[in-house]
Amino acid sequence: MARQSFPEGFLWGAATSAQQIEGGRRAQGRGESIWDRFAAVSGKIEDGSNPDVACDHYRLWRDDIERMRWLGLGAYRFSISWPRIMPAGAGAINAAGLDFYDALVDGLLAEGIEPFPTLYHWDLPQALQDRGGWGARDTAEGFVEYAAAVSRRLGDRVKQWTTHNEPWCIATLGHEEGHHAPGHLDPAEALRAAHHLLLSHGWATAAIRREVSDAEVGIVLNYCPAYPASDSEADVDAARWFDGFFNRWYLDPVMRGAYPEDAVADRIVRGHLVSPDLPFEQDGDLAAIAAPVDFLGLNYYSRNIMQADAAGRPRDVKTVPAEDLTDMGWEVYPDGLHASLMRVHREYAPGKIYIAENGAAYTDPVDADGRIADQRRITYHQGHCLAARRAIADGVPLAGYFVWSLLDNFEWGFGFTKRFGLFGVDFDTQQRRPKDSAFWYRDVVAANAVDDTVTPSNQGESRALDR
Ligand code: IFM
Repeated sequence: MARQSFPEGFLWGAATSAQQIEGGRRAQGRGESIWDRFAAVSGKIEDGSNPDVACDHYRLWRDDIERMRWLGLGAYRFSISWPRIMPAGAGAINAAGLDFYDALVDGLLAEGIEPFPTLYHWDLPQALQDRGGWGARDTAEGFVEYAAAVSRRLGDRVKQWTTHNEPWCIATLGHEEGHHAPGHLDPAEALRAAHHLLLSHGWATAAIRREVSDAEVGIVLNYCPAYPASDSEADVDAARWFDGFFNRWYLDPVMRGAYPEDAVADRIVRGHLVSPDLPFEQDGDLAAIAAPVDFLGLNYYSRNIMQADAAGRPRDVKTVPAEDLTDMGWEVYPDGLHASLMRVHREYAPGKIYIAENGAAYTDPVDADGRIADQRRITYHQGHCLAARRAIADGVPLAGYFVWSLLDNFEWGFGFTKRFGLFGVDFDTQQRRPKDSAFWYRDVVAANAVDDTVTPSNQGESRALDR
């Protein structure tokens, strides 16, 4: 059995987000978010649920830190709820909101776990949506005020700052395809939202650095490699289209200070732009967006196989048997992680990369002994960790790996139907249970190494951790 060691100091973490785990919807002055509003609309959430309570982490955070300690995590990636800090979106700060994260940070540091907060993971204050949301430039200015307030309070202890999580999801799923809050179907608004998100990232990067002189600041982007379904010119172009739409629309402005010309041309062909002069771009915007980052976070889950349909339109086709798909319908494809890291390293050369999310949704039962045997999740993470290890050997400056997610949680439009956690959560009782993957990950973290063969679980300790 071969064991693949990681470099000394490699950061092993787990990730969550505020709206997905905190609950505490009305606790201590929290304002309404766009996801609270969206989830209240009938039919928007698959199981009719809402994130009002979620994992009740707002009350149970100390216990959750205990789980992180048990895992041996070096870092915890969480997000800060803007409506908890600024219930009206701007202006008055809710002291209780800041106090919550202050205590969380202290609790993490007391266990030697590095806090890795993300300032925006999709929960815009509804009050700002009412004034135009990300489609309006003012929201970017509001974000800077919020980022400054949070970093001023936590910056004496928090050194790693992420501005946004997955702006593609916010812009496209929220404003173009309507699957996410605020549920709009307006491609032109989606392009404006993407620009304002990127701009707010650049401006907030400067604001955080003003508040915290030794801060490391970055952004987390989705990354999904696109492979053509065949060598045909049309399929190769479909893959190029997807790459521009999903990956390069964000990577290029942040890392190179320009939108990708071919992807801009694609938007003109579709009628979402009238010319290459982006109407929402002002002088200096791209320079602000391209403020050098200290790290780039990439979220990798799967790849897309792209094919042109009879009318030449690109579509994603599944080419593998159903058992190679997770419950999200995403192909398990670890080689794609290696390819993605190599490509970003070669073409964009960030000084430091984190895999800020990687994970798999599978539902596995709790057996009569209280065990959740989630071998598929172990296999998923093991394959991806080994791919990450190969990328490090090939020269990628990969500094850490965050499992999505610490806990089963509110998976946006899918409600509680998709389970990504290392810990299973019973949403009626809030009981957490370590899955076999949690035992596996604990061993990986302790050894700073991944075996080529699968680690068995430990049922005895599983019971000891029950609430
Ligand atoms: O749950 C989400 C997370 O909020 C953002 N990245 C993808 C995860 C799985 O869909």
